[in-house]
Order: sequence, then structure tokens, then C-alpha cells
Amino acid sequence: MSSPSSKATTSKTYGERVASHSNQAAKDLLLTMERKKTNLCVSVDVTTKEELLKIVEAVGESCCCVKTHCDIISDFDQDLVDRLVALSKSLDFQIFEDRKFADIGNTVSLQYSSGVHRIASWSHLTNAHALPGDGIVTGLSTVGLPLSRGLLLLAEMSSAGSLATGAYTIETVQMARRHPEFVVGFIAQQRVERLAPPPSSGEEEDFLVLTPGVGLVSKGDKMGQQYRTPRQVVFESGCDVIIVGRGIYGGSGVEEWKSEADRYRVEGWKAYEERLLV
Ligand code: 5BU
Repeated sequence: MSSPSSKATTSKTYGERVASHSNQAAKDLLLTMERKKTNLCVSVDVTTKEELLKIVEAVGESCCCVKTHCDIISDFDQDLVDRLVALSKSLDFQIFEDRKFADIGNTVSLQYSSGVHRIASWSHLTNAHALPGDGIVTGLSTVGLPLSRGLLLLAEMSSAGSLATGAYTIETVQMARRHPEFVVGFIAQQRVERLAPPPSSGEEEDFLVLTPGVGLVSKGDKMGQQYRTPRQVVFESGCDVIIVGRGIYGGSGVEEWKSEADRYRVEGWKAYEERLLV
């Protein structure tokens, strides 16, 4: 049998992959996934603090990560941050603010550290577009690295007609390779690092691929969202984390949120176990 380090990323367990990461947020996410047997990230896109906390309380046990859009919460405040962070500890999940930074380095460093949201103070992971060039990573890393945070680059999107394809996706992978301490992976629909030529150093690399656009029932919405199943995402496309929003919190109350979250957890984990056998 080959040693864990010589195996393809998708043939390794999440636990085995911890050693391939130097970034603490990446290690913590993989350890959480292994410990809780879940590759589910729940996207909680609701507009009030109480709604958000109620959903997180219901789904937190089933997921490795909770994804937020803090700028849609009308009564966002420090109390919400304190309670969300407390839940992330008691229910054992990471927090991912889906901020999609897209400006020059100086501006994003201020958007990340300051303002009403002070994202870096509470969110283990955040993401950014590669569009502005390497300065966006440098700017964010000056704030995030001292706090042991991690960054995901948007290499692809789930929406119809996305322009993040082809050469743009490959350039995004190359950008990630230039910042291995802070960039821990991608938001993408497939293992995008395999689209780019292998790293020139010949060194082994391990990126986390987190994938939105996941649904077991619906195929999409009226605004361009496109859904695939957990099996298509994890088994067929080799992605690591399924991001599910309305498929879970679209349900009508605590019991339904809980059972839907567990259903996605089971489906995502089954697809991961299946891919380990290939
Ligand atoms: P949904 O309710 O499962 O469709 O929510 C998907 C979430 O993932 C939502 O918060 C989007 O902002 C986010 N998302 C996405 O859907 N597609 C993408 O390519 C990216 C993020 Br990047």
C-alpha cells in the first residue's frame, strides 16, 4: 500500500490531509470534518439575527461549517458575533463569511478588519475574487494570517453564464500556489488544480474545494443558480465540502431544518466514502 502522502488528494481521508496544510483554519476544518463525519457546510442566508441563530442551533451538529453573508442581516451586532462564535465552539463547526472580496489590497484589508462587521475577528474562513491580482491576497493576509485565518479563492461559480472559466480559473489556481500560507483552497465546481499545469517545484499540494450549488430536489432557481447532488459534487467531481442553503433552511421549522441537514450530511459523507474506495 502506498503511503498517504503519495496518494491523490481525493483518495486520502480528510484526516490524512491535515498534515498537508500549514494554515490553522484549513487544519481545523479538516479535523472537524473527520471528527464529526460531515462534509456539509450550511449557508444561512436569512436577514435577521434571531432567525440565523435559530437555524444554526438546529443544523450545527450536522455540519463542519456555517457560511454567512453578514451584510444581509438587518440587525447585525456584536451580540450576534458573540453568540455565533459560542455556537461554533459548543456545536463544533467553523465559520465562513462568504464576503467575496474584490478590490485592491489596501481596501480589502480595511473591509476585512474594520467597519461594522470586523469579519476577520470572528470568521475562520473568507473568500475573494482573483480578479484584482495578487494584491488582494497580500492585503487580506496582512489581517488574516496573524489571526490564523484562511482564504478561499473563487475559481468558478455555480451560476449560469459565469465568466470564471478557462484561463481565468487556471490563473486563479496559479495565484493560490503563490500564497500557500494563506490561500487554503477554492470555491469551485470541480478539482480546479487539475486543470492547471502541475506546480513547477514538483511539490505536493493540497487544496480544499468548497462547492455551492448543491440540492437534492431542486435543479435551480429563477436567478441563475444551478444545483447538483452531493454525489455529483463529491464523488463525480472530487470536491471536498458541499455548501447547501435553501435546500436546508427552506424547510418550515426546527425539526425540518434538523432532518434536512442530517440528510445532506449523510449523502455528502456517503459520496466521500465511495470515492475513497476508487
Ligand atoms: P443556495 O440557497 O443553496 O442556492 O445558496 C447558495 C449559497 O452559496 C449562497 O449564499 C450564495 O451566495 C453562495 N454561492 C453560490 O451559490 N454560488 C457560487 O458560485 C458562490 C457562492 Br462563489
